[in-house]
Amino acid sequence: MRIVVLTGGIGGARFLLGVRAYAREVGAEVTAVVNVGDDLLLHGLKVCPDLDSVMYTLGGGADPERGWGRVGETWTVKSELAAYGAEPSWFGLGDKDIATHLVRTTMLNGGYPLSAVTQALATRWEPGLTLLPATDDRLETHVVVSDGDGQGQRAIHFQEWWVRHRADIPTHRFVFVGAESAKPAPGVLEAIAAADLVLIAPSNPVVSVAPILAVPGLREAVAGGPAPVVGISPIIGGTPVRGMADRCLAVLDVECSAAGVGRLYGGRRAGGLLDGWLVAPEDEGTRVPDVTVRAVPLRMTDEAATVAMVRAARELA
Ligand code: GDP
Ligand code: FO1
Ligand code: CA
Repeated sequence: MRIVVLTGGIGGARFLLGVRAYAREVGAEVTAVVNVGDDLLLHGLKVCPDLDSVMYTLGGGADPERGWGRVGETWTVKSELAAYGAEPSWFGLGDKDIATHLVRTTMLNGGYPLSAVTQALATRWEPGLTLLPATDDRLETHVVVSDGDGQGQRAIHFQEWWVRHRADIPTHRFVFVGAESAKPAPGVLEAIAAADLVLIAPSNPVVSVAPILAVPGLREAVAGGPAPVVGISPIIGGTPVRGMADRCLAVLDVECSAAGVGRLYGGRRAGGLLDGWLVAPEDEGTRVPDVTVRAVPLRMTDEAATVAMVRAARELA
């Protein structure tokens, strides 16, 4: 069996721990197609937060409390940069994390595409599944916000919106810069076409999953592909377990609920993506037109609980 997972960072990484364990049980191969919209160039370094969250988590090197970056991290470079007054000061790179960005940036500057660089980094972390960026091309999520004086609008990078402003700023829309001319990374369309099951991780639908689907041909490959598509709700009882999904959904005027996100993805038979939608017991009774909805526990408290979610998704398919 072949499983493809569309995923963002922290929520997706935790989910992939369960997918990997399930795949080992049943002898399946897993390909994770990872969001690159959060990526940024900082102090000359290419930083890929979602790819790194997934890679570090599956490789046992992630900081479990923070959710991003490395466990046992030190911050010498960050304080040295601060001593120079180097901006941006609102985004901190840890010393161990910086080694990843140095290797990545050197390889990118040498002409290797991000997918090849990701594969090279993964030889150290042995994630136990194939990690693919959604695209090798530049695709950055920017956020259109009100200007300081409230008169005009300007676009800022997603990280500035989230980390600097904590999403607490009048926000109008998200723009996936470069998406129109991006191509799926090598192996992405092939994996989807060969899949027996496509899972949409309980990731942020607006800034983790939508930028993946914004790569031309990718949404079509999933919606028109041979495999059943099952999504897992990132919203439980009307709240995101952690993160900023509530604020992102509000910008789109979508209700922050399992039903709201399910309808945002939509039923495959109605031009959307989903055949099945897993919601939490708190959201029992959720209806999404043309989608089979099932309620099962969706809190990824440990690997066994997450494996049970994957098994339920497989059964629903
Ligand atoms: P990010 O890229 O680091 O923001 O991570 P993702 O987009 O992959 O995942 C973030 C989303 O994961 C959040 O919006 C939460 O709603 C969701 N999430 C986190 N923990 C859980 C959990 O235990 N269960 C479910 N169902 N969703 C979760
Ligand atoms: N999040 C923060 O809140 N503050 C930071 O300084 C920060 C640095 C950072 C460095 C590398 C990395 O991979 C992630 C980092 N994050 C930081 C997390 C990141 O901003 C977001 O949570 C994700 O992009 C959302 O998926
Ligand atoms: Ca993300």
